[in-house]
Amino acid sequence: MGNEQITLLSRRELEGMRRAGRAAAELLDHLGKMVEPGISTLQLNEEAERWTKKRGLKNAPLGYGSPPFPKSICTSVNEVICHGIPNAKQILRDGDIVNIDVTPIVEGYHGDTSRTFFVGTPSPTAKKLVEVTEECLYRGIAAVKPGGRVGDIGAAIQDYAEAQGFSVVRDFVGHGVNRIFHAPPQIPHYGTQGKGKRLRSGMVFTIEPMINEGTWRHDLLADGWTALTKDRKLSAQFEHTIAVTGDGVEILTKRE
Ligand code: EYF
Ligand code: CO
Repeated sequence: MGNEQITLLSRRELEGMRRAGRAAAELLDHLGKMVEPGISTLQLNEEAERWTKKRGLKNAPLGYGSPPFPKSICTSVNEVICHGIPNAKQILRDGDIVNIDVTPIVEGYHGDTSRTFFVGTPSPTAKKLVEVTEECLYRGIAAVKPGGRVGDIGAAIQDYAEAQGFSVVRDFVGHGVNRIFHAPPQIPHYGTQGKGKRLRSGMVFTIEPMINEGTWRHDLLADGWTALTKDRKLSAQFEHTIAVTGDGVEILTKRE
């Protein structure tokens, strides 16, 4: 993705991305209300499919990649960093944390967003990790402005996460998103202020920091998708799709 062309969206395209972002935020709100001890991650996937089908929408993850991803959302529990596959046998229990990552497609545009939810009552460590991760996302977003650099985002996130005693995942990054699910540029959640590609009005990308309790390194399960922490300690993630505007940033997947 080094020297590939970064798309700058027109006003009309941005309107499309706003509609997709709104749908993604609504879907995630809806699924988040279902999170409680006893529900399976497959039930969350099935509800996502019902919700999108009712509105005539598709879910980008289903069939994405090679080999094709088998479900419509990702559900990443506790030590799973990302790309957890919903499963009937995975029943959420009191004290778990679960990231739900959704990407509905609206009129060809992708709205990509995720949050980490508490199942029942979290441990003090889980609570701190999740709160710090959400704050990392908003610090990353606050670093976005036209004329700035991609490295400004990663530096803001990394400085805060590490000051809180956590680590930043290196091997999965944010990405451009439009009619294409994963487009240039890549947005690392670590880095150096003033370095990296220049941010320009009309760019649309995700910021989706994955923050770990212990090491940032990961293992991949034999399924080929599920990434989990090498030390099996907790990982949390929050994600928004954002647009660089003439004077700052607009969050396209924010809640009403
Ligand atoms: C080893 C997939 C994952 N990839 C990215 C496919 O950007 C995303 N969420 O914010 C995102 C979501 C999904 C995704 C869902 C499925 N995949 C393909 C190949 C390898 C892999 O991980
Ligand atoms: Co994404």
